[in-house]
Amino acid sequence: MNILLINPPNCGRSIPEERYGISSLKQIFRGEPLALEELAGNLLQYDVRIVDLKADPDGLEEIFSEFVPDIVGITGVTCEANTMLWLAAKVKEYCQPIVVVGGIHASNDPLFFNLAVVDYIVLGIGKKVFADLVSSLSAGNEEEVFLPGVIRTRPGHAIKWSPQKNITVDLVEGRPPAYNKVSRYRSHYILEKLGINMGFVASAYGCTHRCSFCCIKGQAGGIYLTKSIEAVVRDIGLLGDIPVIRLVDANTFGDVRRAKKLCTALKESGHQKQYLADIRSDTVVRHPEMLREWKEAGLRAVIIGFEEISDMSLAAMNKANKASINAEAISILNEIGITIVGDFIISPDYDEDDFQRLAAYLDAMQIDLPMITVMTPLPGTVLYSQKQEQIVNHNLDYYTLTNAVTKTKLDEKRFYTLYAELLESSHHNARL
Ligand code: B12
Ligand code: SF4
Repeated sequence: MNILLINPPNCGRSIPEERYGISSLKQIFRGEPLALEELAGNLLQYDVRIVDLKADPDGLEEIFSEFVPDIVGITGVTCEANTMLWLAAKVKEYCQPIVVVGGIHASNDPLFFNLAVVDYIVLGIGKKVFADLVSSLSAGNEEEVFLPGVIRTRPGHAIKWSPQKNITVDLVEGRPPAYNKVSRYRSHYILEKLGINMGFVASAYGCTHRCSFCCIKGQAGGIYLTKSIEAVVRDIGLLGDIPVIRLVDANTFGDVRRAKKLCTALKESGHQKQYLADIRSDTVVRHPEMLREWKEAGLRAVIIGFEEISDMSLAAMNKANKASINAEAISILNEIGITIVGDFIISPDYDEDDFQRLAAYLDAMQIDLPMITVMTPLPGTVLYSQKQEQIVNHNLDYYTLTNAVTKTKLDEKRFYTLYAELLESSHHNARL
């Protein structure tokens, strides 16, 4: 069996750029397609290729000149969902492979893919399930695949599915990601702020919190799932001399006992790396001593979803956190010397005062790199069910988290102008 795994190109669209010529809000991101590397790591008996269209936008034509896939797997986030369909149609036209989609959008909004160009939709972690699917298909059982966590599409008909129940088995952590499958793209995977190479490692999946805007529940069905310490240390080692490791987990510190053990293991491993990882501010406040240890183990920066600056707004998004805790976490991290990447979400309901308040907050607080997105009701989230009626833009190309897809309270041009100004002023002294 020949299997081709495709990472879509950078493809989101930008309202401020298209309508008002404000190009500074459009973002280009870089990083390896770890999802596909994880899948490839569990398909050792097949000829598997990964094409990363973010690193090489013309890569598809090139690969087709030398490789005819029987199965094509496509990953993607919500703003890439239309492009996933376009890619599916393109590969079908080329060689009629079986097309399988997976990833965060497919897991949260599987019905979106119930179309003729897609044959199967894989939900959640999917590493074992995908290998099981490939094995069934290679045995010629295309019509008889009934795997939990896999949906056979039936365009025009309702589809039913049962979730993968034994989700831990799906991790297949004995089989590491096939990092070698993207060797030719490695020079593209850099941390732009520093211009140095960065590798991705998954150490945990999912989250037990229920922030209304967040789509992570789709990843592991709402639970927190961790890889063994040995597997994490092994994966970091496999990245060789790459100096910076982004732990791509929604929350690397969701189980504090385990996070402490991981810290000790990293120190003992002899890996001389710097790490970037996500943490909640309440964890920082409850366990400052753990952060001190992690700093010694190489933790360079943490990514924290502060989201909003008032308790009322935090409560409205079910963040289960307080503005005072955020402030305390910031001062603890500043004192320890860990860089803070702070996520904030502005609402399309923002008025001039709201923008000013956030600008003043970012001015006053020592957050090294504020990341500011627009509240977006992503399909599959609680926010989506709350805001469904108010959505004015249903084209998923715009679900990049930098567009307002519900109506803005301010005049739209003014909203994006203030958003761009806020980003610019808050990035004056940005560092990572
Ligand atoms: C690393 C990362 C990136 C990398 C992705 C590298 C790449 N693929 O090229 C970069 C930096 C490029 C990136 C970009 C963006 N990202 Co991003 N990113 C992440 C992050 C932190 C980790 C993803 C990851 O690698 N996880 C580890 C892998 C192993 O897990 P996984 O992706 O879930 O994949 C597993 C399963 O889902 C499944 N699977 C996945 N794909 C497929 C395909 C098939 C066929 C099958 C069978 C199974 C399968 O198998 C995998 C192994 O088990 C997540 C947050 C998170 N913690 O998940 C956000 C996240 C995915 N990103 C997000 C967003 C919004 C973006 C951006 C729009 C920018 C932004 N504003 O943040 C851009 C989109 C790019 C564009 N403009 O086109 C959102 C997605 C929300 C949504 N529903 O759309 C997330 C969830 C962050 C968040 N909390 O909001 N991102
Ligand atoms: S925003 Fe963070 S804490 Fe909230 S549910 Fe998502 S991953 Fe969990």
